[in-house]
Amino acid sequence: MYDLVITNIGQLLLPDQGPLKGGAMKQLAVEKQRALGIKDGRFAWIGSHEEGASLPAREKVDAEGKVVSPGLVDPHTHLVFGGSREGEMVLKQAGVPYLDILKQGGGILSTVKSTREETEAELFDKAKKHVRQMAAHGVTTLEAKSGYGLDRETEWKQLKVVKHLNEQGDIDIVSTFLGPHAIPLEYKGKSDAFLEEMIAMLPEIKKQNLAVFTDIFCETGVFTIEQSKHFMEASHQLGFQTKIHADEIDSLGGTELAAGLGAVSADHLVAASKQGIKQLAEGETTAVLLPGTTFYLGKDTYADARSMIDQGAAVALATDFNPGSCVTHNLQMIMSLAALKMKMTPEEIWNAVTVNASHAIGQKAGRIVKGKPADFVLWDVPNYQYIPYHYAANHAKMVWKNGRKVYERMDADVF
Ligand code: IZC
Ligand code: ZN
Repeated sequence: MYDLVITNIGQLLLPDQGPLKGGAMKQLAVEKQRALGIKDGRFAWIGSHEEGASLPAREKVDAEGKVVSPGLVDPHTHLVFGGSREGEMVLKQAGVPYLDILKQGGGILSTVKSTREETEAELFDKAKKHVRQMAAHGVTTLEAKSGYGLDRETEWKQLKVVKHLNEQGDIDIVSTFLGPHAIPLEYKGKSDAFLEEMIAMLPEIKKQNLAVFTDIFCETGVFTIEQSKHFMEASHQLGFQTKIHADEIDSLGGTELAAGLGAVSADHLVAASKQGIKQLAEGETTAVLLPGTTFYLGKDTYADARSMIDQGAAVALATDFNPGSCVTHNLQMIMSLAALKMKMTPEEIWNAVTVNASHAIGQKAGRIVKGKPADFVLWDVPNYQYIPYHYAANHAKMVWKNGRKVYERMDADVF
């Protein structure tokens, strides 16, 4: 007896084991007229629609010839924050650059102020709503960064919110410590001292298992290449794997640094150099691209996903969900931007939001395999190419995590 059987699946997407590098990203197995059996929260059976229709099950769902994929993975979000920054919209329209807003004490620092002011319970409730929105858009595993505290107490508060959200178990949330996200006002002109303060937090974070990864914002006016290297090496010594916000605005060489140090991912990479891309292709670091941020910052130049894939790198996609530079829960929208602005193929895009995204956060999610946790989405679309094509909508009809339905679209939600 199965707990759940999904019949009449028009297209079942079966990404291969990741990380998929370069040309391997073009491969995506798509099986037609399939059915899925789920038992004890795991995929228990995969077969033809005809066989599936006769399996004994507590619940059956007719997919009506539509698409079923693994649950999406969002490997880069700034999930936990106080306040919001809609006031910066007019500054952006007036052409004030993102880094100038930060220099004037706005941007990240404005969110730091709000996040310090809110209680852990308030932050938890808000973050939980964001997680539900993401799950409603098909995401069943995500990464969440700290970095809006920039002091011990508030960084801790953010990490605890992530821990408690993950313990609630609706969605897997992988925690990243992004203490060096900006230089707080009280350390203005003393970035080295601030970095040491953040490094001093690492042993306790490790001991309490509050983060798997560390991350640093390597950018003009924030942290230099030398500081980033120092922080990443200190993280490695303490048993953390590392991530880096690299070459988002200026080409500082963060991509080369990440590949050279064997970081698990290098994120943004809009201004990555040719040498950096070559090193990604030769190394083990996954490129996590965030085209929603480029779009939201109103820029015309996107990360060069084509060169990265064509030269052999592993590329993943993420929302970068945050209150300043990319305010969206919708990873499907990012899939459209990847197609329209970075010329990624539908197959590359699906691999980038499943197995490669999962690899970029050290998880084994993003696949439909017998015996694995049943994280999957029924999409209200006729084929898998349709999602990048029809942009900015939510095409998810039902979303399951560990075999449990975490979202079902009501008819009233259809627009
Ligand atoms: O709050 O602006 N880029 N960090 C680095 C961000 C964007 C988040 C923010
Ligand atoms: Zn980010």
